[in-house]
Amino acid sequence: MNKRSSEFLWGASTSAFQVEGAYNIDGKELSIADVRSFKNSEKQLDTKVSVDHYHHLEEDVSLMKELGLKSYRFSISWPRIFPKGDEKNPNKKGLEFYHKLIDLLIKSGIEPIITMYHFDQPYQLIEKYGGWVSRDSIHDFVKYAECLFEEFAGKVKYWLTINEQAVLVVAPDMLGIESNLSREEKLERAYQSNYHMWIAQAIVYKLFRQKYPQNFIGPAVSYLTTLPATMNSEDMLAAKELEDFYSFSQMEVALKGKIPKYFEKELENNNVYVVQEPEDEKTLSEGTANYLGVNWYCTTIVESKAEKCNGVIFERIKRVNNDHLKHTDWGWNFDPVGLRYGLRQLADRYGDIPIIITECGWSEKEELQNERVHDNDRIKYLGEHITQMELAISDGVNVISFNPWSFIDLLSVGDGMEKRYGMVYVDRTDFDEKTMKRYRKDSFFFYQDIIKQHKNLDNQKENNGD
Ligand code: BGP
Repeated sequence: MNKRSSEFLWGASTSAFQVEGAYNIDGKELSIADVRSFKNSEKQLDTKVSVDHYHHLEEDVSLMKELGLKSYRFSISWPRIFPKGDEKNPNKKGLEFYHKLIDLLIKSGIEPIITMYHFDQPYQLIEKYGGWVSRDSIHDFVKYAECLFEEFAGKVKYWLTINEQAVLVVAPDMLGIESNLSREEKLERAYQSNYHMWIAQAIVYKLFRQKYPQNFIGPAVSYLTTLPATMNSEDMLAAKELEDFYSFSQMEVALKGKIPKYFEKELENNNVYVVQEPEDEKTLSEGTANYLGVNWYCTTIVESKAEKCNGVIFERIKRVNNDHLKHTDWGWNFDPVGLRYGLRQLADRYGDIPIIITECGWSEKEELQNERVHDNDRIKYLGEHITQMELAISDGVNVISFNPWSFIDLLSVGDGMEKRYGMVYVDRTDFDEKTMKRYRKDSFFFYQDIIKQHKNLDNQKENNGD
């Protein structure tokens, strides 16, 4: 680690609908994430109770403290604050819950990192005007953001606006866009929604940075570090095109305030026309982020299908397995060097911009054995990714925080409770709430040790006057 290590934020991550439960309590109404999860209630756990973090707040924060966390990245449930999305005044009970969480964190020496919107737009905004596809959503998001700043910016320094906007666009039902629409209609609505999120985010960046210049605000981008399957230049171009379109376009807009030409061309080539207003260009250029959150799990390998197919970039590539890499049961590769490579690319593009790793994690099917979980693969994953992150830092990349996904077992978006990510095990299954007790997995002790070792290093350095 370099000299920044004493301030380095060793953290962990979750999101509201994946941990909280209490889906209709204290005034909260439904989000699109709730509605989507209820469609699968027969197959897997839904958001109703989840791992009931809402009622285990003290216990969960005390586990965070015991783990030694310096930061905790969580999201605020939008419909807990504005249940319908368009109310004039916020829901007091919702605000109280997050004040309590934030105060507990601060008291425990843990820096809160807030995500404002993690897949859970109030469902009533989707019923009212179609959600993000409507320009009205900009106003409602900005109002929500201003309310959060007013309440919490005095005590919270690190903020993230939108989690994985690119995922919402490629899975448009997460935006409430009906799956029975034609391919063309879905594309058009998804990219119109994407555009409105960009404008809303830019307004919020500008507002925040004017009011709180010492604080940090940025997006949490899904960074799909993409490698070509062969050294054939067609495959190399396909890898670049996917990475640019999916991940870098999001970073470019947030950090440089301009939509890249390749992004616009891709839409034009597919006859996707986004309605824009004359003032938007200025809005985008005036509202930019001052740091970057990246969700990073693994590398993706692609080959070009351009000769056989046209369409959007996702239709012009084929994902390829790398038989040399280990992967999870769900096909996510284990490729720690890919993290160093990806981070180096970010420094090439954005220089010294502070970077927070907002997600990074390994999933497993797990069971409790004599009150323990021996999650050796997760330990290996965490250890090797931390090593590669540290190498990237020594290469000059300005990573300031690492927040693995996830602090605790939670509801996986696609696979309920079967797919676990936590360093803390929760004694429940998809359909049985069991004891809901929390157990420290082996990875908990491993990560605790890493944090301690770095603290010792810091102390030594201070004593040596370094
Ligand atoms: C990211 C999301 C998280 C989380 C994670 C794992 O895309 O930001 O919310 O869910 O992926 O995905 P999954 O739950 O599908 O395994």
